[in-house]
Amino acid sequence: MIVIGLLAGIVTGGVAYFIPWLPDQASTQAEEIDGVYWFVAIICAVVFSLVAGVSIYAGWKFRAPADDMDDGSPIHGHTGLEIWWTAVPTVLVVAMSVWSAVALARAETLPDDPDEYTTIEVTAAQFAWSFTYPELERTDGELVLRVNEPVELILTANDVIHAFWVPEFRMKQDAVPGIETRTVITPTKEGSYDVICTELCGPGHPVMRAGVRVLSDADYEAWVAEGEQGAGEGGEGEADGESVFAEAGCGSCHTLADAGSEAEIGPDLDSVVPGQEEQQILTSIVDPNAEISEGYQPNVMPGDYEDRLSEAELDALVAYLVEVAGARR
Ligand code: HEC
Ligand SMILES: [Cu+2]
Repeated sequence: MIVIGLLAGIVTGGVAYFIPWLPDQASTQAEEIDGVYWFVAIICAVVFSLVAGVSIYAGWKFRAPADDMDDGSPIHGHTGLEIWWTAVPTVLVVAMSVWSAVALARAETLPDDPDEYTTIEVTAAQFAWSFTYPELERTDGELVLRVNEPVELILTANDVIHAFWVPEFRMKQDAVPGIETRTVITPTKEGSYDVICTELCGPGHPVMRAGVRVLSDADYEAWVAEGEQGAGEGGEGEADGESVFAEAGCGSCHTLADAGSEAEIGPDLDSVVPGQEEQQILTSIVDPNAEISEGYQPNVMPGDYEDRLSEAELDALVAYLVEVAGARR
């Protein structure tokens, strides 16, 4: 009976293992995490099949005949069985904890040589992500990584608790106001992915996403060069509306051709901004609930841009919108 239960568990676990349930593995950490996941999942499948198999078998085998009105016979424990069902789960639970701890430690280990990895600061805010690349002196609304290069992410949040997660990388970490948390990712597959916020953080939570691009060495160098050029054009320390738009995460909700964003959570700025007064645009940004665009909900667009952005940044942002979307001055 136990043998049948075990066999059933091993078959279910084995079949489950070969069905591609999980997202692509796009980091070395994904391999570690999936190792733990399958180890735990298969133990669970085997234990479940065993317990369910024994229960069903016992229910059938020891069922009362129709005319049997007796109480069951009194049974007083079984020391041998009790030792087994204490010892086996203890060993399994200890094995799962040890494997998890080792996998997590390995996943979060960085090379000793600081030249072999980069650090990126991740800031979460209702409802956008921004990424600062200290070595490149650049901040962007998109996470750009070089394939096979480990990166240490230092996370924080401006307002409430958010959580950083890219399913294909597996590593998940909270972004908490006032403290810094960290995680490590070594991307192994070029491609585009999404950062997803996995901590309910307000009405814009489901749209709190940011793009991730994992680039080959050559494409990464090109991206770095493009950024240096952009920084040159901006002039000394002046706020540049285009980068404010990217950093504030406007593109995660609005379409704006010049910024290359195609999101549809809020109105398409290319079609609504033309014809508006500067003052009206500024009000829409700092006090989004003052007037709700037809067909949209209040409280979706964050209401704290006035605190988050400096006056110069707000002016630059409005000027940028006027320029690229063609509003009236
Ligand atoms: C979480 C999604 C979200 C983010 C982020 C966001 N918006 Fe909005 N925005 C909306 C929604 C939804 C509306 C329509 C409802 C309203 O009027 O508040 C809107 C309205 C607007 C309007 C008024 C449009 C009209 O119909 O006249 C402007 C202008 C605007 N947003 C600009 C911005 C700018 C600039 C940023 C970045 C600083 C930004 N938004 C960030 C969701 C967002
Ligand atoms: Cu969030």
